[in-house]
Order: sequence, then structure tokens, then C-alpha cells
Amino acid sequence: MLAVVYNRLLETRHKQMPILNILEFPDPRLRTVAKPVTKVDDRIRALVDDMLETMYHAPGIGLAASQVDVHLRVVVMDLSEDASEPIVLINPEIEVLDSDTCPNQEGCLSVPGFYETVERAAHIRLNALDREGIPFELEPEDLMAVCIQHEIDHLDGKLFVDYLSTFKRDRIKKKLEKLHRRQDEPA
Ligand code: QAP
Ligand code: CO
Repeated sequence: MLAVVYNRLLETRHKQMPILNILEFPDPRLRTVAKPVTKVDDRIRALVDDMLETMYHAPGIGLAASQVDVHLRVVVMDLSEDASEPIVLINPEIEVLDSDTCPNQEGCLSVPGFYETVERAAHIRLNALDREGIPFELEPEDLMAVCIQHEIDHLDGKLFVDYLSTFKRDRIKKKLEKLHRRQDEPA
């Protein structure tokens, strides 16, 4: 009997656990600056797949590796209605093409329940590597441009709440801290 339990424990330990834990503001680990991926290998592809599952499960439209406490420059996104268009960005770099900005309502899986307007560059050019390590370039618009900037901010340890007033940010921080204290209480 004990042997059976022990074997199950071992199995669970070695089994793929694709839904990753998402760090929440104000967790200091979200402030870590992520390192570039040096080689897009199976280990990175496994991370990408777990991140996609985690994002779809949430559900969300974008997730940066920083949010799951992996400090590598990896982002997954899917802006489609039916979760059919996964986008993988490895070592993404953007160039702001002009000074036009547009306001957008943003949310974040690491700031659950809060949505605020943020101004971002309207025209950007993106260079990144895909899941196979092949470089590609895009000139994204609208939500795609916003989401890419939001996710690259995560890789640099930045959150959308950083663009809000201190008052608004502190209010969100206090509310989430209170929620986290409640979650930590024994049932
Ligand atoms: C980033 O955010 C983004 O508060 C992706 O309770 C969002 O996937 C970029 C989510 C908007 C541009 C515009 C948020 C899920 C998902 C929540 C997300 C929540 C549950 C956020
Ligand atoms: Co986010």
C-alpha cells in the first residue's frame, strides 16, 4: 500500500505539469529582467507549449515567461476568437516607427481583475524568432501592437500598472495583497 502511494508520488513528480503558476503583482519576481534565449531547443519548445496551455487555460491573450517565473525572453500570444492562432516570440525586439500613440484598455494575468487605459506606440516593427528559432519580422497594428509592447515590458520587469498614477497603482497593490492574504489563510 505504501509502495503504491510512493510510486504515485514519484509519477506525479515526473509527469508534465503543463498549467504553470502565474505570479501576481506585487510579487518582486515580476521585476526580474529576462535573459535572451541562446538556442531554441526542445527545452524552450517545451516551455512555449506549457506557456500556451497556461495562457489558454487562464484564459488570456498573451503571456510572458517572466509571469511563470522563467526569466528568459519568451512570449506567447493568441488574439484569435477561437484560440486557433498561437504566436510565439523568442528574443523579441521592437522599433517604434513614429511618435503616434493610442490609448488602450489593458489587463494582465498577473494583475487579475483590474483593467486600465494605457498609451502605447501605435506603429511598431517587431523582429523575433519563432518556435523553430527562425527569425521573422512583422509590422503589427492595433491590439497586436499593444499586446506585443505589454509582453516585452514583462521581459524587462515592467507591468502596465507602472504607467498609472501612484494612487491607482497603490490601490491595486493593496487590493491584491489583501486577496493574497485571504488565499493564504487555512480553509
Ligand atoms: C495582455 O492580458 C494584454 O484581469 C494580455 O481576471 C491585455 O491576457 C495586452 C486576464 C490587453 C493588451 C491588451 C486578465 C484574465 C487576461 C484578468 C491578458 C483576468 C483574467 C489578460
Ligand atoms: Co501581462
